[in-house]
Amino acid sequence: EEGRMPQHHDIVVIGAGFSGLYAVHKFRDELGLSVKGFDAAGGVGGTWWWNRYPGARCDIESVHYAYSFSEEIQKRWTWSERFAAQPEILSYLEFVADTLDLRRAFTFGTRITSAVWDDEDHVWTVSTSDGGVCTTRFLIAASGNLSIPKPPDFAGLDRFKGEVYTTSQWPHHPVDFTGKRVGIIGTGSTGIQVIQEVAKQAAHLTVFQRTPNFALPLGNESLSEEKRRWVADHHAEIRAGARETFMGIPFERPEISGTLVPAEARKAKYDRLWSKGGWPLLVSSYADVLSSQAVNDDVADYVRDKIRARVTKPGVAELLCPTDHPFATKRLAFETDYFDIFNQDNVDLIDVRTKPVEHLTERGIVAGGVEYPLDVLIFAIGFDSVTGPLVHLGLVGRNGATLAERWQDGPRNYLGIAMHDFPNLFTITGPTSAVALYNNPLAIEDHVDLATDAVRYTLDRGADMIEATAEAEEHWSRIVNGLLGLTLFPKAKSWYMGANIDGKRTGTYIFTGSAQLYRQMTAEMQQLGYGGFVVGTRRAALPP
Ligand code: NA7
Repeated sequence: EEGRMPQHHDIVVIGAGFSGLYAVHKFRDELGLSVKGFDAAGGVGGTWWWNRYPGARCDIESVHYAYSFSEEIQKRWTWSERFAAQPEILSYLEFVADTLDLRRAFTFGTRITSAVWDDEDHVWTVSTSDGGVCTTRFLIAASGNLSIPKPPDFAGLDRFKGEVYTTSQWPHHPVDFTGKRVGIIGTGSTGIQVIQEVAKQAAHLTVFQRTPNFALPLGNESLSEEKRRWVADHHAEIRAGARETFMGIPFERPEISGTLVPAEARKAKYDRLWSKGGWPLLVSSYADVLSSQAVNDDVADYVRDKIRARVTKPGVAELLCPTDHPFATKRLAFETDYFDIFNQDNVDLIDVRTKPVEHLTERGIVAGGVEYPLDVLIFAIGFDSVTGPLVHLGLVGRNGATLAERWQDGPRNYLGIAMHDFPNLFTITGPTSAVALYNNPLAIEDHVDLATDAVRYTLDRGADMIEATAEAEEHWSRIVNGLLGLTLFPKAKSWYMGANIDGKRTGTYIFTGSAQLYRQMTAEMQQLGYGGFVVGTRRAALPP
Protein backbone atom coordinates (compact mmCIF):
# COMPACT_ATOMS: atom_id res chain seq x y z
CA GLU A 1 0.00 0.00 0.00
CA GLU A 2 1.33 3.36 -1.00
CA GLY A 3 2.67 5.62 1.66
CA ARG A 4 2.89 2.88 4.27
CA MET A 5 6.17 2.78 6.15
CA PRO A 6 8.06 -0.49 5.73
CA GLN A 7 8.10 -2.64 8.84
CA HIS A 8 11.24 -2.20 10.92
CA HIS A 9 13.14 -4.96 12.75
CA ASP A 10 16.22 -4.97 14.92
CA ILE A 11 17.55 -8.02 13.12
CA VAL A 12 16.83 -9.69 9.77
CA VAL A 13 18.13 -13.25 9.45
CA ILE A 14 18.57 -14.70 5.97
CA GLY A 15 18.25 -18.48 6.03
CA ALA A 16 16.59 -21.11 8.23
CA GLY A 17 19.30 -23.76 8.30
CA PHE A 18 21.60 -24.57 11.21
CA SER A 19 22.85 -20.94 11.20
CA GLY A 20 19.60 -19.06 10.82
CA LEU A 21 17.72 -21.11 13.41
CA TYR A 22 20.37 -20.58 16.05
CA ALA A 23 20.67 -16.88 15.12
CA VAL A 24 16.94 -16.29 15.63
CA HIS A 25 17.12 -18.05 18.98
CA LYS A 26 20.09 -15.98 20.18
CA PHE A 27 18.94 -12.56 19.01
CA ARG A 28 15.28 -13.00 19.92
CA ASP A 29 15.39 -15.15 23.03
CA GLU A 30 18.72 -14.09 24.57
CA LEU A 31 19.07 -10.45 23.48
CA GLY A 32 15.32 -9.78 23.39
CA LEU A 33 15.46 -8.05 20.00
CA SER A 34 12.82 -8.05 17.28
CA VAL A 35 13.86 -10.61 14.68
CA LYS A 36 12.50 -11.41 11.23
CA GLY A 37 13.71 -14.39 9.20
CA PHE A 38 13.38 -15.28 5.53
CA ASP A 39 14.13 -18.44 3.61
CA ALA A 40 13.60 -19.35 -0.01
CA ALA A 41 12.82 -22.93 1.02
CA GLY A 42 9.36 -24.09 2.05
CA GLY A 43 10.47 -24.82 5.60
CA VAL A 44 13.38 -24.95 8.01
CA GLY A 45 16.47 -27.08 7.34
CA GLY A 46 18.67 -25.16 4.93
CA THR A 47 20.92 -27.51 3.02
CA TRP A 48 19.02 -30.47 4.51
CA TRP A 49 15.74 -29.11 3.15
CA TRP A 50 17.08 -28.90 -0.41
CA ASN A 51 19.38 -31.91 -0.77
CA ARG A 52 16.83 -34.74 -0.73
CA TYR A 53 18.55 -36.96 -3.28
CA PRO A 54 18.84 -40.68 -2.58
CA GLY A 55 21.93 -41.37 -0.50
CA ALA A 56 22.19 -37.86 1.00
CA ARG A 57 23.89 -38.31 4.33
CA CYS A 58 26.24 -36.42 6.60
CA ASP A 59 29.82 -37.69 6.89
CA ILE A 60 30.34 -36.23 10.37
CA GLU A 61 29.10 -38.58 13.07
CA SER A 62 25.57 -37.70 14.14
CA VAL A 63 26.53 -37.08 17.77
CA HIS A 64 28.94 -34.37 16.58
CA TYR A 65 26.85 -33.01 13.70
CA ALA A 66 24.41 -31.38 16.09
CA TYR A 67 24.07 -28.24 18.17
CA SER A 68 25.93 -28.15 21.44
CA PHE A 69 24.34 -25.07 23.04
CA SER A 70 21.32 -26.73 24.63
CA GLU A 71 21.55 -29.52 27.15
CA GLU A 72 17.81 -30.10 26.74
CA ILE A 73 18.00 -30.60 22.98
CA GLN A 74 20.98 -32.92 23.31
CA LYS A 75 19.18 -35.06 25.87
CA ARG A 76 15.84 -35.20 24.10
CA TRP A 77 17.07 -36.14 20.62
CA THR A 78 18.49 -39.54 19.75
CA TRP A 79 20.15 -40.60 16.48
CA SER A 80 19.37 -43.89 14.77
CA GLU A 81 22.64 -44.23 12.84
CA ARG A 82 26.31 -43.48 13.38
CA PHE A 83 26.10 -41.13 10.37
CA ALA A 84 22.65 -39.62 9.93
CA ALA A 85 20.84 -39.53 6.58
CA GLN A 86 19.17 -36.39 5.24
CA PRO A 87 15.60 -37.15 6.43
CA GLU A 88 16.78 -37.62 10.00
CA ILE A 89 18.85 -34.41 10.05
CA LEU A 90 15.90 -32.52 8.61
CA SER A 91 13.65 -33.96 11.35
CA TYR A 92 16.24 -32.92 13.93
CA LEU A 93 16.22 -29.31 12.69
CA GLU A 94 12.41 -29.33 12.67
CA PHE A 95 12.50 -30.63 16.23
CA VAL A 96 14.87 -27.83 17.25
CA ALA A 97 12.68 -25.23 15.51
CA ASP A 98 9.60 -26.51 17.34
CA THR A 99 11.32 -26.86 20.70
CA LEU A 100 12.51 -23.24 20.57
CA ASP A 101 9.40 -21.97 18.75
CA LEU A 102 11.49 -20.60 15.88
CA ARG A 103 9.22 -21.11 12.87
CA ARG A 104 6.98 -18.15 13.64
CA ALA A 105 9.97 -15.79 13.13
CA PHE A 106 10.26 -16.84 9.47
CA THR A 107 8.56 -16.19 6.18
CA PHE A 108 9.28 -19.19 3.96
CA GLY A 109 9.25 -19.52 0.18
CA THR A 110 10.67 -16.01 0.02
CA ARG A 111 14.06 -14.99 -1.31
CA ILE A 112 15.99 -11.81 -0.55
CA THR A 113 16.30 -9.83 -3.76
CA SER A 114 18.32 -6.91 -2.40
CA ALA A 115 19.56 -5.28 0.79
CA VAL A 116 20.70 -1.67 0.60
CA TRP A 117 22.62 0.16 3.34
CA ASP A 118 21.34 3.59 4.27
CA ASP A 119 24.33 5.53 5.53
CA GLU A 120 22.19 8.29 7.04
CA ASP A 121 19.75 6.28 9.07
CA HIS A 122 22.08 3.33 9.62
CA VAL A 123 19.56 0.74 8.50
CA TRP A 124 19.42 -1.89 5.79
CA THR A 125 16.42 -1.81 3.45
CA VAL A 126 15.61 -5.40 2.54
CA SER A 127 13.49 -6.37 -0.48
CA THR A 128 12.04 -9.83 -0.94
CA SER A 129 10.76 -11.91 -3.83
CA ASP A 130 7.14 -11.55 -2.66
CA GLY A 131 7.40 -7.81 -3.30
CA GLY A 132 7.83 -7.00 0.39
CA VAL A 133 10.18 -4.36 1.78
CA CYS A 134 11.35 -3.98 5.37
CA THR A 135 14.13 -2.22 7.21
CA THR A 136 16.49 -3.60 9.80
CA ARG A 137 19.31 -2.30 11.97
CA PHE A 138 21.41 -5.46 11.64
CA LEU A 139 21.52 -8.03 8.88
CA ILE A 140 22.57 -11.63 9.50
CA ALA A 141 23.48 -13.56 6.34
CA ALA A 142 22.97 -17.18 7.35
CA SER A 143 22.74 -18.20 3.72
CA GLY A 144 25.28 -21.03 3.80
CA ASN A 145 28.27 -21.94 1.67
CA LEU A 146 26.68 -24.45 -0.69
CA SER A 147 23.24 -23.06 -1.47
CA ILE A 148 23.59 -21.73 -5.02
CA PRO A 149 23.68 -24.67 -7.46
CA LYS A 150 26.19 -24.51 -10.29
CA PRO A 151 24.05 -24.16 -13.42
CA PRO A 152 24.38 -26.99 -15.94
CA ASP A 153 25.55 -25.39 -19.18
CA PHE A 154 25.54 -28.40 -21.49
CA ALA A 155 24.60 -27.68 -25.08
CA GLY A 156 21.20 -29.02 -26.10
CA LEU A 157 19.94 -29.61 -22.55
CA ASP A 158 16.49 -28.30 -23.45
CA ARG A 159 16.27 -30.79 -26.32
CA PHE A 160 16.63 -33.84 -24.05
CA LYS A 161 13.24 -35.61 -23.67
CA GLY A 162 14.03 -37.67 -20.55
CA GLU A 163 13.73 -36.74 -16.89
CA VAL A 164 16.33 -34.28 -15.55
CA TYR A 165 17.23 -33.85 -11.88
CA THR A 166 19.69 -31.71 -9.96
CA THR A 167 20.70 -33.27 -6.64
CA SER A 168 20.36 -30.03 -4.65
CA GLN A 169 16.87 -29.35 -6.06
CA TRP A 170 15.56 -32.86 -5.69
CA PRO A 171 11.77 -33.27 -5.81
CA HIS A 172 9.85 -34.02 -2.62
CA HIS A 173 8.38 -37.22 -4.07
CA PRO A 174 10.41 -40.42 -4.48
CA VAL A 175 11.97 -40.95 -7.91
CA ASP A 176 11.81 -44.51 -9.22
CA PHE A 177 14.75 -45.65 -11.38
CA THR A 178 13.50 -49.21 -11.88
CA GLY A 179 13.94 -50.34 -15.48
CA LYS A 180 15.48 -47.01 -16.48
CA ARG A 181 18.75 -46.00 -18.11
CA VAL A 182 20.26 -43.33 -15.87
CA GLY A 183 23.20 -41.00 -16.49
CA ILE A 184 24.95 -39.08 -13.71
CA ILE A 185 27.38 -36.20 -14.21
CA GLY A 186 29.58 -35.39 -11.21
CA THR A 187 31.67 -37.51 -8.85
CA GLY A 188 32.17 -35.23 -5.83
CA SER A 189 30.73 -36.07 -2.38
CA THR A 190 27.21 -35.77 -3.76
CA GLY A 191 27.75 -37.77 -6.95
CA ILE A 192 29.47 -40.56 -5.03
CA GLN A 193 26.47 -40.80 -2.66
CA VAL A 194 23.76 -40.77 -5.31
CA ILE A 195 25.62 -43.13 -7.67
CA GLN A 196 25.68 -45.86 -5.01
CA GLU A 197 21.90 -45.67 -4.58
CA VAL A 198 20.96 -45.43 -8.25
CA ALA A 199 23.22 -48.38 -9.14
CA LYS A 200 21.06 -50.58 -6.89
CA GLN A 201 17.88 -49.78 -8.83
CA ALA A 202 18.50 -48.66 -12.39
CA ALA A 203 18.45 -51.01 -15.37
CA HIS A 204 21.62 -49.29 -16.50
CA LEU A 205 23.79 -46.52 -15.04
CA THR A 206 26.36 -44.46 -16.93
CA VAL A 207 28.65 -42.35 -14.75
CA PHE A 208 30.27 -39.41 -16.54
CA GLN A 209 33.42 -38.67 -14.57
CA ARG A 210 35.74 -35.73 -15.12
CA THR A 211 37.93 -35.98 -12.01
CA PRO A 212 38.13 -39.08 -9.85
CA ASN A 213 37.96 -38.18 -6.18
CA PHE A 214 39.45 -39.68 -3.05
CA ALA A 215 36.68 -41.57 -1.27
CA LEU A 216 37.17 -43.32 2.07
CA PRO A 217 34.98 -45.93 3.75
CA LEU A 218 32.27 -44.30 5.87
CA GLY A 219 31.72 -47.16 8.29
CA ASN A 220 28.09 -46.31 8.90
CA GLU A 221 26.01 -48.53 11.18
CA SER A 222 22.64 -48.32 12.85
CA LEU A 223 22.69 -47.68 16.57
CA SER A 224 20.82 -49.94 18.98
CA GLU A 225 18.15 -48.37 21.23
CA GLU A 226 20.52 -48.78 24.13
CA LYS A 227 23.42 -47.11 22.33
CA ARG A 228 21.20 -44.22 21.18
CA ARG A 229 20.12 -43.50 24.73
CA TRP A 230 23.67 -43.80 26.01
CA VAL A 231 24.94 -41.31 23.41
CA ALA A 232 22.19 -38.81 24.25
CA ASP A 233 22.96 -39.10 27.96
CA HIS A 234 26.72 -38.73 27.48
CA HIS A 235 26.82 -35.88 24.98
CA ALA A 236 28.87 -33.67 27.24
CA GLU A 237 31.61 -36.26 27.73
CA ILE A 238 31.64 -37.37 24.09
CA ARG A 239 31.92 -33.83 22.80
CA ALA A 240 34.27 -32.48 25.44
CA GLY A 241 37.29 -30.79 23.96
CA ALA A 242 35.84 -30.81 20.44
CA ARG A 243 36.50 -27.12 19.96
CA GLU A 244 40.17 -27.53 20.89
CA THR A 245 40.83 -29.78 17.90
CA PHE A 246 41.61 -28.96 14.27
CA MET A 247 38.20 -29.94 12.94
CA GLY A 248 35.90 -29.54 15.91
CA ILE A 249 35.60 -33.28 16.46
CA PRO A 250 37.58 -34.96 19.25
CA PHE A 251 39.54 -37.36 17.07
CA GLU A 252 42.79 -39.03 18.07
CA ARG A 253 45.59 -36.45 17.70
CA PRO A 254 47.85 -36.94 14.67
CA GLU A 255 51.63 -37.27 14.92
CA ILE A 256 53.42 -34.06 13.96
CA SER A 257 54.99 -35.42 10.78
CA GLY A 258 55.01 -38.54 8.66
CA THR A 259 58.40 -37.79 7.15
CA LEU A 260 60.61 -39.58 9.68
CA VAL A 261 58.30 -42.52 10.39
CA PRO A 262 59.38 -45.89 8.91
CA ALA A 263 57.19 -47.30 6.13
CA GLU A 264 55.84 -50.27 8.15
CA ALA A 265 54.77 -48.01 10.99
CA ARG A 266 53.01 -45.68 8.57
CA LYS A 267 51.22 -48.58 6.93
CA ALA A 268 50.13 -49.98 10.30
CA LYS A 269 48.76 -46.59 11.26
CA TYR A 270 46.87 -46.18 7.97
CA ASP A 271 45.36 -49.67 8.34
CA ARG A 272 44.15 -48.89 11.83
CA LEU A 273 42.69 -45.49 10.90
CA TRP A 274 41.14 -46.81 7.68
CA SER A 275 39.19 -49.41 9.60
CA LYS A 276 37.60 -46.77 11.85
CA GLY A 277 35.69 -45.26 8.91
CA GLY A 278 35.25 -41.55 8.22
CA TRP A 279 37.88 -38.86 8.70
CA PRO A 280 40.62 -40.45 10.87
CA LEU A 281 42.93 -41.32 7.95
CA LEU A 282 43.17 -37.60 7.26
CA VAL A 283 42.91 -36.00 10.68
CA SER A 284 44.57 -38.59 12.93
CA SER A 285 47.47 -39.72 10.74
CA TYR A 286 50.09 -36.99 10.35
CA ALA A 287 49.60 -33.27 10.91
CA ASP A 288 51.59 -32.47 7.75
CA VAL A 289 49.48 -34.55 5.36
CA LEU A 290 47.97 -31.35 3.91
CA SER A 291 51.28 -29.50 3.75
CA SER A 292 53.98 -32.03 2.87
CA GLN A 293 53.77 -33.39 -0.67
CA ALA A 294 55.81 -36.46 0.31
CA VAL A 295 53.56 -37.38 3.23
CA ASN A 296 50.48 -36.67 1.14
CA ASP A 297 51.76 -38.89 -1.71
CA ASP A 298 52.26 -41.69 0.75
CA VAL A 299 48.65 -41.57 1.97
CA ALA A 300 47.39 -41.11 -1.60
CA ASP A 301 49.27 -44.24 -2.74
CA TYR A 302 47.69 -46.15 0.13
CA VAL A 303 44.18 -45.07 -0.93
CA ARG A 304 44.82 -45.83 -4.61
CA ASP A 305 45.94 -49.35 -3.68
CA LYS A 306 42.66 -49.82 -1.81
CA ILE A 307 40.73 -48.79 -4.93
CA ARG A 308 42.74 -51.15 -7.16
CA ALA A 309 42.01 -54.01 -4.77
CA ARG A 310 38.25 -53.52 -5.15
CA VAL A 311 37.68 -52.73 -8.81
CA THR A 312 38.06 -55.79 -11.00
CA LYS A 313 36.71 -54.60 -14.38
CA PRO A 314 39.73 -54.18 -16.64
CA GLY A 315 40.93 -50.58 -16.95
CA VAL A 316 38.25 -49.17 -14.65
CA ALA A 317 40.31 -49.11 -11.45
CA GLU A 318 42.92 -46.80 -12.98
CA LEU A 319 40.17 -44.43 -14.15
CA LEU A 320 38.84 -44.29 -10.59
CA CYS A 321 42.24 -43.56 -9.04
CA PRO A 322 42.68 -39.83 -8.36
CA THR A 323 46.02 -38.62 -9.68
CA ASP A 324 45.54 -34.95 -10.59
CA HIS A 325 45.32 -33.50 -7.08
CA PRO A 326 46.86 -34.26 -3.67
CA PHE A 327 44.88 -36.33 -1.20
CA ALA A 328 42.05 -34.36 0.50
CA THR A 329 42.74 -31.11 -1.37
CA LYS A 330 39.37 -31.64 -3.00
CA ARG A 331 36.89 -32.32 -0.26
CA LEU A 332 37.08 -35.97 0.74
CA ALA A 333 34.13 -38.14 -0.18
CA PHE A 334 32.95 -41.14 1.82
CA GLU A 335 31.45 -44.37 0.56
CA THR A 336 30.18 -47.82 1.40
CA ASP A 337 30.06 -49.68 -1.93
CA TYR A 338 31.02 -46.98 -4.42
CA PHE A 339 34.03 -48.79 -5.89
CA ASP A 340 32.23 -52.15 -5.92
CA ILE A 341 29.31 -50.98 -8.03
CA PHE A 342 31.66 -50.40 -10.98
CA ASN A 343 32.10 -54.18 -11.12
CA GLN A 344 28.38 -54.56 -11.90
CA ASP A 345 27.40 -55.34 -15.51
CA ASN A 346 24.81 -52.56 -15.49
CA VAL A 347 27.28 -49.79 -14.58
CA ASP A 348 29.63 -48.01 -17.01
CA LEU A 349 32.21 -45.34 -16.29
CA ILE A 350 32.90 -42.75 -18.99
CA ASP A 351 35.99 -40.58 -18.61
CA VAL A 352 34.91 -37.21 -19.95
CA ARG A 353 38.44 -35.87 -19.94
CA THR A 354 39.24 -38.16 -22.87
CA LYS A 355 35.63 -38.32 -24.14
CA PRO A 356 34.24 -34.83 -23.48
CA VAL A 357 30.50 -34.29 -23.25
CA GLU A 358 29.67 -32.61 -26.58
CA HIS A 359 25.93 -32.05 -26.38
CA LEU A 360 22.61 -33.58 -25.51
CA THR A 361 20.15 -34.99 -27.98
CA GLU A 362 16.48 -35.91 -27.53
CA ARG A 363 17.66 -39.39 -26.52
CA GLY A 364 20.72 -38.85 -24.40
CA ILE A 365 24.29 -37.58 -24.11
CA VAL A 366 26.90 -37.46 -26.84
CA ALA A 367 30.42 -37.78 -25.43
CA GLY A 368 33.58 -38.48 -27.42
CA GLY A 369 31.46 -38.96 -30.55
CA VAL A 370 29.29 -41.71 -29.02
CA GLU A 371 25.64 -41.31 -28.04
CA TYR A 372 24.63 -42.76 -24.67
CA PRO A 373 20.83 -43.20 -24.61
CA LEU A 374 19.26 -42.21 -21.29
CA ASP A 375 15.81 -42.06 -19.66
CA VAL A 376 17.05 -40.02 -16.70
CA LEU A 377 19.88 -37.53 -16.33
CA ILE A 378 21.13 -36.44 -12.90
CA PHE A 379 23.39 -33.46 -12.29
CA ALA A 380 25.62 -33.64 -9.22
CA ILE A 381 27.90 -30.85 -10.44
CA GLY A 382 28.28 -28.79 -7.30
CA PHE A 383 27.74 -25.19 -6.28
CA ASP A 384 28.83 -21.63 -6.76
CA SER A 385 30.33 -22.12 -3.33
CA VAL A 386 31.28 -19.85 -0.46
CA THR A 387 30.87 -16.45 -2.15
CA GLY A 388 27.94 -17.34 -4.47
CA PRO A 389 25.24 -17.27 -1.77
CA LEU A 390 26.34 -13.81 -0.57
CA VAL A 391 26.83 -12.31 -4.03
CA HIS A 392 23.30 -13.45 -4.92
CA LEU A 393 21.75 -11.47 -2.03
CA GLY A 394 22.06 -8.21 -3.95
CA LEU A 395 23.83 -6.40 -1.12
CA VAL A 396 24.60 -2.74 -1.70
CA GLY A 397 26.90 -1.18 0.88
CA ARG A 398 28.11 2.35 1.42
CA ASN A 399 28.47 4.43 -1.75
CA GLY A 400 26.86 1.73 -3.89
CA ALA A 401 29.48 -0.93 -3.14
CA THR A 402 28.53 -4.42 -4.38
CA LEU A 403 30.15 -7.75 -3.63
CA ALA A 404 30.36 -8.74 -7.29
CA GLU A 405 32.65 -5.77 -7.84
CA ARG A 406 34.45 -5.90 -4.46
CA TRP A 407 35.21 -9.58 -4.76
CA GLN A 408 36.35 -9.70 -8.37
CA ASP A 409 39.77 -10.81 -7.15
CA GLY A 410 38.37 -13.14 -4.49
CA PRO A 411 36.62 -12.43 -1.19
CA ARG A 412 37.87 -9.77 1.22
CA ASN A 413 36.55 -9.33 4.73
CA TYR A 414 37.51 -9.39 8.39
CA LEU A 415 37.56 -12.69 10.28
CA GLY A 416 35.26 -14.03 7.59
CA ILE A 417 32.25 -12.38 9.17
CA ALA A 418 32.28 -8.62 8.56
CA MET A 419 33.14 -6.22 5.75
CA HIS A 420 34.25 -2.67 5.40
CA ASP A 421 31.57 -0.51 3.71
CA PHE A 422 28.93 -3.09 4.71
CA PRO A 423 28.23 -2.04 8.31
CA ASN A 424 25.92 -4.00 10.63
CA LEU A 425 26.15 -7.05 8.39
CA PHE A 426 27.44 -10.34 9.75
CA THR A 427 28.14 -13.21 7.37
CA ILE A 428 27.76 -16.42 9.38
CA THR A 429 30.36 -18.95 8.17
CA GLY A 430 31.36 -16.42 5.52
CA PRO A 431 34.31 -16.71 3.11
CA THR A 432 37.67 -17.27 4.91
CA SER A 433 35.97 -17.95 8.24
CA ALA A 434 36.73 -21.28 9.88
CA VAL A 435 34.03 -23.51 8.43
CA ALA A 436 35.12 -25.54 5.39
CA LEU A 437 37.40 -27.65 7.61
CA TYR A 438 35.47 -27.15 10.88
CA ASN A 439 32.52 -29.29 11.97
CA ASN A 440 29.71 -27.02 10.81
CA PRO A 441 27.27 -26.98 13.75
CA LEU A 442 30.09 -25.88 16.08
CA ALA A 443 31.49 -23.41 13.56
CA ILE A 444 28.00 -21.96 13.19
CA GLU A 445 27.52 -21.63 16.94
CA ASP A 446 30.86 -19.83 17.18
CA HIS A 447 29.99 -17.39 14.39
CA VAL A 448 26.49 -16.67 15.65
CA ASP A 449 27.82 -16.21 19.20
CA LEU A 450 30.34 -13.74 17.83
CA ALA A 451 27.72 -11.81 15.83
CA THR A 452 25.39 -11.70 18.84
CA ASP A 453 28.17 -10.46 21.06
CA ALA A 454 29.12 -7.78 18.51
CA VAL A 455 25.54 -6.51 18.37
CA ARG A 456 25.27 -6.54 22.16
CA TYR A 457 28.58 -4.65 22.41
CA THR A 458 27.35 -2.04 19.93
CA LEU A 459 23.98 -1.51 21.59
CA ASP A 460 25.46 -1.49 25.10
CA ARG A 461 27.61 1.46 24.08
CA GLY A 462 24.59 3.39 22.87
CA ALA A 463 25.79 3.02 19.29
CA ASP A 464 23.86 1.92 16.20
CA MET A 465 26.65 0.90 13.85
CA ILE A 466 29.60 -1.48 13.86
CA GLU A 467 31.89 -1.88 10.89
CA ALA A 468 35.17 -3.59 10.06
CA THR A 469 37.98 -1.25 9.04
CA ALA A 470 39.78 -1.47 5.70
CA GLU A 471 43.06 -2.05 7.61
CA ALA A 472 41.55 -5.00 9.47
CA GLU A 473 40.52 -6.53 6.15
CA GLU A 474 44.02 -6.08 4.81
CA HIS A 475 45.48 -7.71 7.92
CA TRP A 476 43.05 -10.64 7.70
CA SER A 477 43.84 -11.17 4.00
CA ARG A 478 47.51 -11.52 4.81
CA ILE A 479 46.74 -14.12 7.48
CA VAL A 480 44.42 -16.29 5.40
CA ASN A 481 46.57 -16.04 2.27
CA GLY A 482 49.62 -16.96 4.32
CA LEU A 483 47.90 -19.96 5.90
CA LEU A 484 46.66 -21.20 2.54
CA GLY A 485 50.16 -20.84 1.09
CA LEU A 486 51.45 -23.33 3.66
CA THR A 487 49.14 -26.03 2.33
CA LEU A 488 48.69 -28.17 -0.76
CA PHE A 489 45.12 -26.88 -1.37
CA PRO A 490 46.18 -24.55 -4.22
CA LYS A 491 47.17 -27.64 -6.24
CA ALA A 492 43.54 -28.70 -6.78
CA LYS A 493 40.86 -27.25 -9.02
CA SER A 494 38.30 -27.39 -6.23
CA TRP A 495 35.42 -25.35 -4.86
CA TYR A 496 37.69 -24.66 -1.87
CA MET A 497 39.80 -22.63 -4.31
CA GLY A 498 36.88 -21.10 -6.27
CA ALA A 499 38.11 -23.13 -9.25
CA ASN A 500 34.94 -25.13 -10.01
CA ILE A 501 33.07 -22.32 -11.78
CA ASP A 502 34.13 -20.93 -15.15
CA GLY A 503 35.18 -17.30 -14.86
CA LYS A 504 35.36 -17.33 -11.05
CA ARG A 505 38.65 -16.04 -9.72
CA THR A 506 40.65 -18.69 -7.84
CA GLY A 507 42.09 -17.58 -4.53
CA THR A 508 41.62 -17.72 -0.79
CA TYR A 509 38.02 -18.71 -0.11
CA ILE A 510 38.57 -20.83 2.98
CA PHE A 511 40.40 -20.64 6.28
CA THR A 512 42.95 -23.45 6.35
CA GLY A 513 44.10 -23.02 9.94
CA SER A 514 42.55 -24.99 12.78
CA ALA A 515 39.23 -24.25 14.44
CA GLN A 516 41.25 -23.71 17.59
CA LEU A 517 43.42 -21.02 15.95
CA TYR A 518 40.38 -19.22 14.56
CA ARG A 519 38.74 -19.24 17.98
CA GLN A 520 41.88 -17.83 19.58
CA MET A 521 42.00 -14.99 17.06
CA THR A 522 38.35 -14.02 17.44
CA ALA A 523 38.64 -14.19 21.24
CA GLU A 524 41.65 -11.88 21.11
CA MET A 525 39.74 -9.44 18.91
CA GLN A 526 36.94 -9.37 21.51
CA GLN A 527 39.38 -8.90 24.39
CA LEU A 528 40.83 -5.91 22.56
CA GLY A 529 37.39 -4.29 22.63
CA TYR A 530 36.42 -5.22 19.08
CA GLY A 531 39.81 -4.48 17.58
CA GLY A 532 39.55 -3.93 13.85
CA PHE A 533 35.97 -2.63 14.14
CA VAL A 534 34.65 0.90 14.39
CA VAL A 535 31.57 1.41 16.53
CA GLY A 536 29.58 4.55 16.02
CA THR A 537 26.31 6.44 16.00
CA ARG A 538 24.59 8.33 13.23
CA ARG A 539 26.53 11.36 14.38
CA ALA A 540 30.04 10.14 15.04
CA ALA A 541 32.36 7.28 15.67
CA LEU A 542 32.85 6.60 19.38
CA PRO A 543 36.36 6.43 20.82
CA PRO A 544 37.45 2.80 21.28
P1 NA7 B 1 31.61 -30.82 -5.97
O1 NA7 B 1 32.46 -31.36 -4.90
O2 NA7 B 1 31.91 -29.48 -6.51
O3 NA7 B 1 31.61 -31.91 -7.14
C1 NA7 B 1 31.05 -31.62 -8.41
C2 NA7 B 1 31.36 -32.73 -9.36
O4 NA7 B 1 30.78 -32.43 -10.62
C3 NA7 B 1 32.85 -32.91 -9.60
O5 NA7 B 1 33.11 -34.27 -9.78
C4 NA7 B 1 33.06 -32.11 -10.89
O6 NA7 B 1 34.16 -32.51 -11.64
C5 NA7 B 1 31.78 -32.44 -11.62
N1 NA7 B 1 31.46 -31.45 -12.65
C6 NA7 B 1 31.13 -30.15 -12.45
N2 NA7 B 1 30.91 -29.56 -13.64
C7 NA7 B 1 31.13 -30.49 -14.59
C8 NA7 B 1 31.09 -30.47 -15.99
N3 NA7 B 1 30.77 -29.36 -16.65
N4 NA7 B 1 31.36 -31.62 -16.66
C9 NA7 B 1 31.67 -32.74 -15.98
N5 NA7 B 1 31.73 -32.82 -14.66
C10 NA7 B 1 31.47 -31.70 -13.95
O7 NA7 B 1 30.08 -30.77 -5.50
P2 NA7 B 1 29.28 -31.80 -4.55
O8 NA7 B 1 27.86 -31.41 -4.61
O9 NA7 B 1 29.64 -33.19 -4.84
O10 NA7 B 1 29.84 -31.50 -3.13
C11 NA7 B 1 29.78 -30.19 -2.59
C12 NA7 B 1 29.93 -30.23 -1.11
O11 NA7 B 1 28.71 -30.64 -0.49
C13 NA7 B 1 30.92 -31.21 -0.58
O12 NA7 B 1 32.22 -30.78 -0.74
C14 NA7 B 1 30.51 -31.35 0.86
O13 NA7 B 1 31.01 -30.27 1.60
C15 NA7 B 1 29.01 -31.27 0.77
P3 NA7 B 1 35.61 -31.76 -11.43
O14 NA7 B 1 36.10 -32.26 -10.12
O15 NA7 B 1 35.29 -30.28 -11.40
O16 NA7 B 1 36.42 -32.16 -12.59
